Amino acid sequence: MTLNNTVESDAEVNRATHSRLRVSLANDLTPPSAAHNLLIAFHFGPTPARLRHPAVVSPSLHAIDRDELYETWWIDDEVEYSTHGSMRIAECADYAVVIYENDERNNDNHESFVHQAYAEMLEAVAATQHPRLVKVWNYLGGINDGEGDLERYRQFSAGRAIAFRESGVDNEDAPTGTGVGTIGDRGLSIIALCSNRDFALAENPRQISAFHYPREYGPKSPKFGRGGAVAASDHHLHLISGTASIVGHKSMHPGDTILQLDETLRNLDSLCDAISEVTPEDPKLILDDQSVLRVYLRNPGDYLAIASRLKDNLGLSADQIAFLHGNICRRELLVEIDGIRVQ
Ligand code: 3EB
Repeated sequence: MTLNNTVESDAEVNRATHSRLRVSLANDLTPPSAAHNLLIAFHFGPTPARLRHPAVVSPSLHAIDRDELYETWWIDDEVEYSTHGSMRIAECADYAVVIYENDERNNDNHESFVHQAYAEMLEAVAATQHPRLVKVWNYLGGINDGEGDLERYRQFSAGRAIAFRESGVDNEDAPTGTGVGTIGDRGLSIIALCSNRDFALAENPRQISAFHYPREYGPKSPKFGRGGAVAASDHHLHLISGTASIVGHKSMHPGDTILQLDETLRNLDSLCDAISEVTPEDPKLILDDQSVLRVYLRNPGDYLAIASRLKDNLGLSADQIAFLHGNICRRELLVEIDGIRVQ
């Protein structure tokens, strides 16, 4: 092997480390270099974020194994911060993030409240150079409050579906998603990542597409795609939607967190294969040391058992997984995992 080849293959192996986008879990907001700017930081913890910055969002989710945690997205590029109505925007060459944060309790008509918030979010996205929604994290208080079609998650799904339809966002344009309940009954945070780069979407063959869930789960189906990949200028960003113990459209193993985790891991495996099929130019997607995951647990007491089983199965280190106390959109579900990988 010539020296040249060695250098090239090292560069390939270290592509993520050297890519302009760095996603990691941290205790603070220290940039990896002076050239890095904050695209988005998710703050997890019971108290408001100590560090104020237009790209910091605090969705009222608590880290289970520590007091405070940031998931930081640093990019080696100029980032412009602006506002559009009640939305905050951080925008760079490859991406924009639109942040909506509201800490009220919206009792009376959650569907129309969410419809309005989503319509404003989509307007803000349209005001950026980045028309394609690639991921939306939705964190809502009181997610399982209310019965039947009045359950807040179902009302949320309906409001989102109406806003998407009005803006011409069809099922094949749906972003990857996360829909998780925060502790307490207040608040709605919507964090939308959009891009002007090529985006490939993938569905999970083990699961019915969420936008095709049958009527029993609510009057309007949840509009999100299962996974995808953004081909940015010097890296690829793989996005995994919140994934739970659902096969077909049915919740599996009600009441058993460990069996639900195992089913979730099978879903993640098959989703990663499906994403690999739509990104044939990339190495096969696996959740390795370039990934950052969020594990949402309905019962924080499950943490030790879940953390050790995850460690055995995925071999990720503790600084790649945020364990968060959150409620899942179906009452019988106890664990959900979402995440990203930068390559
Ligand atoms: C599921 O597969 C679990 O409503 O945006 C996962 C990811 C879930 C996103 C959303 C909901 C959402 O149906 C719940």
